Amino acid sequence: MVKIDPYKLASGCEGDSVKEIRLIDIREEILSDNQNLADEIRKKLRQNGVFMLNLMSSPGSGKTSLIVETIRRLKDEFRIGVIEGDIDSLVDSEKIAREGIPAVQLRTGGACHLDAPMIESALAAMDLGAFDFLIIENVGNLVCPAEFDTGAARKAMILSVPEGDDKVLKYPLMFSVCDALVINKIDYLGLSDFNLDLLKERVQMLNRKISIFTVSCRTGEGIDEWCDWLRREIAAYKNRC
Ligand SMILES: Nc1nc2c(ncn2[C@@H]2O[C@H](COP(=O)(O)OP(=O)(O)O)[C@@H](O)[C@H]2O)c(=O)[nH]1
Ligand SMILES: [Mg+2]
Repeated sequence: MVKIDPYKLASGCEGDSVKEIRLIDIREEILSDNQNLADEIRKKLRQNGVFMLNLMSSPGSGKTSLIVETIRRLKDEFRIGVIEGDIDSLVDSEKIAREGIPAVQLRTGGACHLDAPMIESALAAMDLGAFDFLIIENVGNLVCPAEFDTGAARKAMILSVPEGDDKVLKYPLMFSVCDALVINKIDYLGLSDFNLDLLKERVQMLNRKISIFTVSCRTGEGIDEWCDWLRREIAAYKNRC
């Protein structure tokens, strides 16, 4: 059987000349540098007793709405701060600031995810001693945010009903890496063919440890259960610090 070397084919090189080529896999290097910094961030946050959550989803699924609802329920229990990631604008930070919560806006200028160096610069602008709970609102995208560790203790994602129940088949990595899935906009369930049971079954086949919450930021349904999960996670984290 003929063995095909994909790099040889890609470069068009033949025979011995391929030995002269040094392949540097930039993607792997970027991911491993990012991972090392994310581990350092996690260590620093642990030393300061700060629990950080990385919240990810598509644009418009309800990240800012969920953060605002969470702040309203938890701001008397925890000193909360928010790191907002967007390609442009201060829109979401302004919504957080209106809740009386400090926000740092990371304007990525085109980058479609937040990575550890960006989080490090946000943290440098914050007094870590002033917080026990930081929430990252990642850039709206179900693809690359799943690949970049930010140093957060926990990862959560939102899928909203209007996006459809097939997203777990299309973006399996995001569903695999998260500790919690928040299914938002359940007030739209009666208007769509979204199959909640089928979605949950598919997600659990991919990730048996994931906690699933069904919520509506519009009606408030299910938000208390989500906040109870956060309380448990923060308490367990603080016990380990
Ligand atoms: N009907 C309904 N609309 C919602 C819900 N949650 C958020 N929205 C709306 O969805 C839009 C996008 O929400 P936003 O929180 O900005 O999403 P983000 O882009 O993920 O931060 C806004 O108009 C929200 O008011 C919900 O549970 N039900
Ligand atoms: Mg937002």
